[in-house]
Amino acid sequence: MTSLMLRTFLLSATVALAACESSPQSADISGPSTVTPVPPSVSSSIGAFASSGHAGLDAWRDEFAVRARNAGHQIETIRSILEGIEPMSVFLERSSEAVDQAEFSKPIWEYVDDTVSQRRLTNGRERLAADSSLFGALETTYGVQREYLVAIWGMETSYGGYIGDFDAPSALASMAAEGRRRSFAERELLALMTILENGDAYRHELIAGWAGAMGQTQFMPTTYVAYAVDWTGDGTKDVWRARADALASAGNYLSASGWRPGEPSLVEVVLPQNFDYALANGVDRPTQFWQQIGIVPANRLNLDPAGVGEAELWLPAGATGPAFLLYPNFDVIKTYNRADSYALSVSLIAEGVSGRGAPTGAWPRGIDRLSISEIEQLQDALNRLGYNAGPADGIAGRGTRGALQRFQIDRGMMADGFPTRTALAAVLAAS
Ligand SMILES: [Ca+2]
Repeated sequence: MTSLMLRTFLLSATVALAACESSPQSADISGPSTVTPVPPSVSSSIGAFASSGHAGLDAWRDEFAVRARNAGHQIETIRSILEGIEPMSVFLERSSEAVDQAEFSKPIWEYVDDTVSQRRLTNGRERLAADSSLFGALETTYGVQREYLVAIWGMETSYGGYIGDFDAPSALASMAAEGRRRSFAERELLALMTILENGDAYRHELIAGWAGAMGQTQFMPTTYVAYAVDWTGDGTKDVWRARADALASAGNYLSASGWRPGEPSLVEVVLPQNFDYALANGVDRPTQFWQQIGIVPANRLNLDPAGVGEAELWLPAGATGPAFLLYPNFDVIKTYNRADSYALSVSLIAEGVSGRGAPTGAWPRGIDRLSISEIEQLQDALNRLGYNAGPADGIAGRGTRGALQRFQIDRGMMADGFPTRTALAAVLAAS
């Protein structure tokens, strides 16, 4: 991993290999921890495991097996999950370049280009047409519009085309043994044991993406235990092979996460001339307010098609890119993957399969972007000036952009909070 990737790995609760592989999971960042040797008398009832070939993984496993037993799991289940695990280099060899933190290492328009492809939109429309009665039933049951369900399915696994081929226990065990996200990974491993004990899947069926997310809609094991659904009624929650189970599970999860039926996640808008960009600061305001100051919808009939009432104005690429009003469902999508870029792509796929098309606002593709170290300089300088950009991690997230925007407002500058070279120069000159 590069240093950015390592930092991002630490920072991001949801790691995504690419658009097709991300996962619903809760935020959890656990610090490094050491493995405490287990007295032979305690571990003897579980029995010894054959070596995985990785000493750290073996030592962690001996200790974790005892805790899994103490948590009430059956010895048979513990052995089934943990014997035969193999070390995964993506976690255990830090030189690996396999992790591509797409949301952060690329500009958002490249991420959107990659994930909201014409092919994905075409396939999504075909899937909706082919399964219209299923999507209708899911819409009725869970209140999640079909275009969002199909968009999640398309983003996560290209409509079931790529569900990953990693052994979920090996992936999560390697993550746990590596240490930084140990408590998260261990909780997921315990959930895998619950899945076996509930009879929802067999051990050999626990196939996942590299970070442990499973099936056509990429559920982490704890999410599976809490929200997976047997829609087909055959007694199994088969998110791997049964698209109806996977889609119903996603609908159930979004519904439980607060999805508001019938409401959009965003509406693209066009801003008036001489717009005050300081209004794009993450604050929800009445849609009437946005209307009154001259904002108009780009490709819908009005700013608030479902009568939501309030929305946040978001400029993902600053003043020079497209503008969106974000509604509460945008945040619900982020329970699947907390990156704004992910929620934007899901939203744009939903818009695209519904026939509303791509953003009309142009992305600033030719912009001279700041490097990671320059963003760190920007963050350091903003922090020195008292604007609280957060830790200087080289990632220009909402904290950094908010700090830059406050700096720009205080100096009467155009205040879009977008980290350009001009913005960096102004901040460095002031600090
Ligand atoms: Ca089923």
